[in-house]
Amino acid sequence: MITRRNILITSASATALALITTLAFAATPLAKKDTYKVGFAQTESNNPWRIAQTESMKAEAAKLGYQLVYTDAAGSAAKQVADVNSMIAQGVDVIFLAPREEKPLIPAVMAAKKAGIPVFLLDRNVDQKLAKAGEDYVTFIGSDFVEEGRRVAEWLAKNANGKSKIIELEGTTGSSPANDRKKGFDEAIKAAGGFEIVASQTGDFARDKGRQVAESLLQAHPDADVIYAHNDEMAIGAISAIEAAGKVPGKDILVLSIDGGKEAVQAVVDGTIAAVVECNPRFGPKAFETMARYAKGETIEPWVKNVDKFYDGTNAKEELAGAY
Ligand code: GYE
Repeated sequence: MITRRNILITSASATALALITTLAFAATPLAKKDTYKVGFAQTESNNPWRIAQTESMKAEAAKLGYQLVYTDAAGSAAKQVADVNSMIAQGVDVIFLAPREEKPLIPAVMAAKKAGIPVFLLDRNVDQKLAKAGEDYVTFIGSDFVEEGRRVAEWLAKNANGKSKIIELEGTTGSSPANDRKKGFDEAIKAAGGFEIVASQTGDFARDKGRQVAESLLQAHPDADVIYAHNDEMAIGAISAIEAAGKVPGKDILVLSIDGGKEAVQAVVDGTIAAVVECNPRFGPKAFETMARYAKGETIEPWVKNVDKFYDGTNAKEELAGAY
């Protein structure tokens, strides 16, 4: 039964609880040790970007002589929450978390906070209304996804050559790069004027899903002449779909992408992808350097920003060797 007295008690204990959780994070600074046990909760390993990121994290941990507790959530946010809980149970010193989606990973962030284990968000963010850097987790290390989407749109506005009907292949629904790459692109393309996004659907950042979705959207919108994919994998899948539809990528349909892996930069050289914004997965050095700054007691900025390159026909050849 809800009585006024019950409400008062409940809200009083909620406040007490909130106080304890706040204190827990602040009261457990990183102890000075020769070596650390560090968790890295990866989202999935189904694309070259993820594999490059994992390799970079493992290489840097090995270089420093740290023990890395590595988990792969295999595309499941629920498993990723369980992975973080298991890291907490194993008593890791810090957790690097690449939150698959913005909202479902909030409980993992809060559980680590409650256990006094600092969390560094890697490459994807969590919902900023539900958790905050410097309070619930240390910082977000990653790119400006809104800016990435905007850069694609601005390139298109300058180089469209009369093409105007856009199919958008979105990343994983509810993930920060999908939300923000859409926001940045859609806003900038609207501001540019003269373009129409004829369809926008998720391809889950995956090659085959991207191919399938592109195939059905190209059938539904035979007049589409631009495909903007939120990552390389879906862009490469879309190229197959364009060819299967008997059209020529780069000529009949412009393909635009984000990530800048070697295969995509090669596609720019070959002319099948028109332009790509880089989003570099080599997080190891920056992740552990940020952890070292935190261990020294430095105040970490809420967002450790990665700077992205841009590839198009003017520079793809020279840049190819350096692409991941
Ligand atoms: O673009 C994509 C990966 O979170 C920034 O996730 C990352 C994105 C990247 O699966 O290829």
